[in-house]
Amino acid sequence: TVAQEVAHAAEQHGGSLHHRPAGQAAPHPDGDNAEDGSGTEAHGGTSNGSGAAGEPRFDLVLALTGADDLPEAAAMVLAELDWRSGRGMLGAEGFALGRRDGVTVVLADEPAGLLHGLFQVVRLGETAFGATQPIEVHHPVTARRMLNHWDNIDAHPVMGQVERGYSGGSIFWRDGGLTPDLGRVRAYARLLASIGVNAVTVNNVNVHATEARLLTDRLGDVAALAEVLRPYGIRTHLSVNFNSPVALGGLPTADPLDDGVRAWWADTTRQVYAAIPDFGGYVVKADSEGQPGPFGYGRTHADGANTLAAALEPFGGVVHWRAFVYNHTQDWRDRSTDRARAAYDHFAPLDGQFAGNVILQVKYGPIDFQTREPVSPVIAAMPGTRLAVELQVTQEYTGQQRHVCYLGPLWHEVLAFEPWGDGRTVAAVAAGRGADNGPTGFEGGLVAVSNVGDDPFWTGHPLAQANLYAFGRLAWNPHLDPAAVLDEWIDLTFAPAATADPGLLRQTLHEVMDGSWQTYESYTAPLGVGFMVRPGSHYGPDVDGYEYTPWGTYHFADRDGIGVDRSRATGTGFTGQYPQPWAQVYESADSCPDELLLFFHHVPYTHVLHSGKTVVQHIYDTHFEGADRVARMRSRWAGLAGLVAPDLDARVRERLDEQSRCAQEWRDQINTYFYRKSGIPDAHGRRIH
Ligand code: GCW
Repeated sequence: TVAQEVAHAAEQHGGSLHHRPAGQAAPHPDGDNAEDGSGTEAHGGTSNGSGAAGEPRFDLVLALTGADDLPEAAAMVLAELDWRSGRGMLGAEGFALGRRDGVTVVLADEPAGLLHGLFQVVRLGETAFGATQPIEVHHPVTARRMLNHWDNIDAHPVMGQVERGYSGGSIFWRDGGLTPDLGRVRAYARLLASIGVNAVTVNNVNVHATEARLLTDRLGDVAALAEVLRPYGIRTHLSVNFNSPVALGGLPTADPLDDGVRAWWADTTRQVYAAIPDFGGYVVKADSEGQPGPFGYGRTHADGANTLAAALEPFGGVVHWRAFVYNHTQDWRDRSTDRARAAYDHFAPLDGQFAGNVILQVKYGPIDFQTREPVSPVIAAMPGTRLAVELQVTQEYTGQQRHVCYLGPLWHEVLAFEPWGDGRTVAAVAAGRGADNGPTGFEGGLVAVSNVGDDPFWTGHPLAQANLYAFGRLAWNPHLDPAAVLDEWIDLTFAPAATADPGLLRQTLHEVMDGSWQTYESYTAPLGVGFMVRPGSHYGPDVDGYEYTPWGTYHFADRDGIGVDRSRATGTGFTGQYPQPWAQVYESADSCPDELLLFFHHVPYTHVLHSGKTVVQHIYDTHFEGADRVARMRSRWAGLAGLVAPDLDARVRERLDEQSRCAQEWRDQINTYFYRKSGIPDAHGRRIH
């Protein structure tokens, strides 16, 4: 497969592939057994072409460090590597890349490393074939880089087939079964490999009756998908229903401490591994939004997770156990319940009780993938537990792939956040601390909810592809600059160099996308207060839509002020879930960062922000500016006419029209709402309805 990928890439550069099985002296045209990837050589096209006497000069060599008789350039790179780090140091997925003697060399200890190295060559393009390059060694910072698909086999009457999916139907499931289009799945696998994703779940975390059976009598479909994903270094995982022993096994209980239940999980899991030897493990949403869980049997989440973990342990599988557990049937009159507290209250006391192959999967914020939230305090609270951080690539709360919202900067901010203010980052916790800059190693991972469907552009909004790309790249290396990641994506997607006006294309995409997350924030819910979206669909403005519902997502606006008092002194005490310095920073409205003020505090409309503006004037200003910025995005894009493919252009224009309409609606509803509540006019006398 590495050989196939090299062939594909070489062809695109006008070259061809020769494959040389280990031990064979001379290259010969395209070998058929390319499984181990050793001695794969592509030539022609990009730079040197043929040497003297018809002898091919090889431009690109991809080789395993353990292969016999490496081509000379590869041997040179290996010799330098040996000097630096030693053979075997590249690990399961790492690679070295260099150019010696007119040949570009990728070396890896394992085939997956060759694949990642190849895609690095693709990213570099001509640069990889330029002058002699210093040898670069690349390792993923985060070992586990996973996408969760919220895909159902059957379409849900309200949600459609993909829960919170905005890109058409599922790419895995169609017409009540496995998709007949496995070619598309293969293309997807290739796409994921190119951005470094190495684990995927193929069904929704809300596991309904049909999908629950993927674990048992529909397992063959999962095995078929695993076949397609495997060659790309991607392990298949399954979301399972906690109640499966009852629903599928016919047992009287799903109590995790019941012997029959444990035996059922062990047995069922054994059969999964018989069908899928490299199966990754389970993802579980338990006691959350109506899903069954251990609470139903008076057990803890550690009891629940550990029972599944024990079944997976003999095969090297893991349980991703989600920390998204809260009361979704809250009484809005009850001011003592704070949804933001829930994950910490449920899980922090269980630190140290989870089995070694349980990974607690924590949403990055304490509420629910809002445009602006503080980082979840759970991430700092469980030093004895493997933690994965969950992001949302699908734009449920960030414009649903109708709005341009490049999320690279949001994720970068989250990953670079220092929960203890001492240099250790969220990225380091997810990587397992040891791998980055913290003390010892508990490998967790980065997980994101996919935004891909069977849409011809993959992601509904063509520019939303950049979010998928950025997730993969930032998971591989959280230190990357999101603007640089966007440049990679622009080069790979639009090949600006080949267009009539490369500068214009690149500049326009940056202007439209770089600040689009802040733009989205500016015309939606202000200052970290969250929601204000239409209940159910979560699209478009509805300021009080959730205010008197059981969901725990309130803004408490009245005639005098707005925001949620989560302080220890007078509020819900949520700030106390943070370690210092944040416990103190967030506790006081004076030190709390402006963008999170209303998440942590209830303040008068006349409260003056660090920016010098009052809260209400900030609301007016940002909403007028946000809608204006969208109008500018739209006209900037219009200036690209002819530089991008017509179908893509048409799709983006249609989405920008909708974004522009919707941003004005947000502006007018929010401004009007706060003007009516507060009676305070806009300092600049702009039109408020
Ligand atoms: O953001 C919420 C969504 C639900 C989703 C849930 C979750 C899969 O509105 O649709 O359910 O989060 O993360 O489990």
